[in-house]
Amino acid sequence: MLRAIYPGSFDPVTYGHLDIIERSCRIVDELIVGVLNNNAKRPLFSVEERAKILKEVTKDLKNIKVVPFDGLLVDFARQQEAKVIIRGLRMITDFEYELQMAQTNHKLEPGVDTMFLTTSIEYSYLSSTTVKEIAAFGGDVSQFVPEAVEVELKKKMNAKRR
Ligand code: COD
Repeated sequence: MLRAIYPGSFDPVTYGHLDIIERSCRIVDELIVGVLNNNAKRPLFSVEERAKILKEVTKDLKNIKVVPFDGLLVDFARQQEAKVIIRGLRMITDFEYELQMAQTNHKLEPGVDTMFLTTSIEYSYLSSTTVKEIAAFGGDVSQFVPEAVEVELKKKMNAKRR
């Protein structure tokens, strides 16, 4: 049985993330989407909010679990008994960071390997950061994120304006 972890900030989840999630679910027996809590990126959404949104937008997938985590990714992988970490690669700029992370994680935990899925072309430009920026200025994000995310983004931006 192949269990993999797809870790990230998912602040918020985009169609780019969902594409990687759906494709991973076809490859592995069980996918655990790990949502990082102690995030240096100072997320817009709390870990509970990000996990709730992820659960909602992946509810039709059968072999998936959304689990928040703290601390080191390799410790989380060990705890979840997962042997594979899945990461998405968009452009060459992702590669340097991803390679360093994969090699460091492999040094820390040789029993865990990182597998990369390249982005689908239609999502190669897409990031949570740009989605948040568009939403902050009242732009239309409907082609980048599912409706549930759009709704939560609107709520968050309205609350910030108050
Ligand atoms: N198309 C395809 N893939 C995409 C797209 C897209 N449009 N957008 C994002 N992705 C991929 C990213 O490349 C990434 O693989 C994944 O989706 C998640 O992306 P993010 O941005 O939500 O998540 P990150 O990159 O912030 O996640 C970082 C981790 C949480 C994995 C990392 O910080 C971590 O492991 N932290 C725990 C502490 C630790 O162990 N540190 C040591 C690591 S060496």
